[in-house]
Amino acid sequence: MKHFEVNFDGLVGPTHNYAGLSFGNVASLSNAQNASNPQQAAKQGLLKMKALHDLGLYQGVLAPQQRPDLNLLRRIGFTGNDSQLLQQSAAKAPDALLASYSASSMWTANAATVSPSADTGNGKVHFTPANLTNKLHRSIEPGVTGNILKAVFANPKYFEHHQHLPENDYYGDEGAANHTRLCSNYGKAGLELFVYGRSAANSQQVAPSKFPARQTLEASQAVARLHGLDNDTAMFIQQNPAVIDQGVFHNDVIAVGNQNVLFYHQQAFLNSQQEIQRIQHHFGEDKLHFIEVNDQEVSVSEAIKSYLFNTQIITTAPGEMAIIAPTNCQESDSVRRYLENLVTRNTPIKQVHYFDVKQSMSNGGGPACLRLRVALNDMELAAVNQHTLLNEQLFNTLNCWIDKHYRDSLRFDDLRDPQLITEVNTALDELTQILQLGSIYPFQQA
Ligand code: SUG
Repeated sequence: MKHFEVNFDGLVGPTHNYAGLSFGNVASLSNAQNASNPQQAAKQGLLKMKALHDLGLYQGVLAPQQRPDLNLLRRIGFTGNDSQLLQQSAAKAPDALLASYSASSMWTANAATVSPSADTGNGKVHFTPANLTNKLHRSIEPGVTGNILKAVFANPKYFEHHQHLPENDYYGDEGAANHTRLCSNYGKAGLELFVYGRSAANSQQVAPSKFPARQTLEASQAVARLHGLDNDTAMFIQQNPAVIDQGVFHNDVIAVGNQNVLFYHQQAFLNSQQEIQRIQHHFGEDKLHFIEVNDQEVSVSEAIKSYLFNTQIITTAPGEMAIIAPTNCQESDSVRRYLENLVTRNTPIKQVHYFDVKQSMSNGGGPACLRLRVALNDMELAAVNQHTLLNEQLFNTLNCWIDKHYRDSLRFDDLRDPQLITEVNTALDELTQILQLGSIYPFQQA
């Protein structure tokens, strides 16, 4: 049996905009109200997907969500037709209007936590959509995320879908952004690292004081339980609260792992040295490469600015890996120098590929935020909706689809325009046919 890691990237939706919605995410706040370019954003993401496909990896596409979410506006008391909902909310609750329009589902690292069949109790691939309770604009994602995942991973013989955790900060869950799986090979049972920001039950435990810890220990434990992981396959580690307070709102902004490599900043975890030993102990005999970056090499603030750790580490050949980095890493002297040196060292990482994903980066979403990793064996891969797997033809089709439907500029005032709703729904309806997803969107079910 063969085993693969498939990246399912979120296709950037037609309403991609900069709304400053994510307190604790430095880029989101500093780019608030800038004009966005949804067409360029979608194309930047698609080019990254195509490049990974060209490197020989399987690459999947996850559809964006329907935005604006008019149901959100109705639930908070606005009434009338689409145009009235937009006008009223723009005047009386602009933040809610912005939340309803956010294209944040593009960051599919936050779509769900996925455990491969080699790790789980019943030998199926398990999916739990993230509830994303900490941010209003993200808390409206999990229902449709679940629909999309079920439309892509439909066969119950191989795939098990769980409901997202209860919608309360006690169980705040941000999905795979705080989850890394180490393994000696994708098909073997691995060690799933769940990194949490605070414990909801234990107020004595240290926690960040300035910015929110979005992921709780209790949520991580619940997901591990749902997926049938045991003490050998799941480990819980606390993120360093000091780095959350500097703007590391998800662990994948400060650490990333692939197979037997863990690449992390020295300040990433609380009690880092002990935790690293605990990881090696849990992992067993096989050798792990711990690539620790210290403050002198790259400071935490430079790591946040460049997204050095929001890179994808991909396996290109047995024992050989490449880093998929944003061009922001190339533009930072210390980070570029670090990466140039890294590929000469005795680790599996031998190449760096840079991609311009600046439209997403300006909202705090790097290459790793844009993808959900799903390790699959060949039978499971054959059971995936094949229309969502990228090839030359789908790449061309999606490129034309973006050209046909996306605007090249979006600002707050554009969001009052009911014509935008018609444009988006037309685009999404066509997309569900391209990816053969069925009727996943509320407007298709009405
Ligand atoms: O949740 N930004 C996202 C970025 C998510 C990054 N994902 C990972 N690290 N895996 C967030 O903060 C900003 C939207 C705005 O302000 O318009 C936003 O939602």
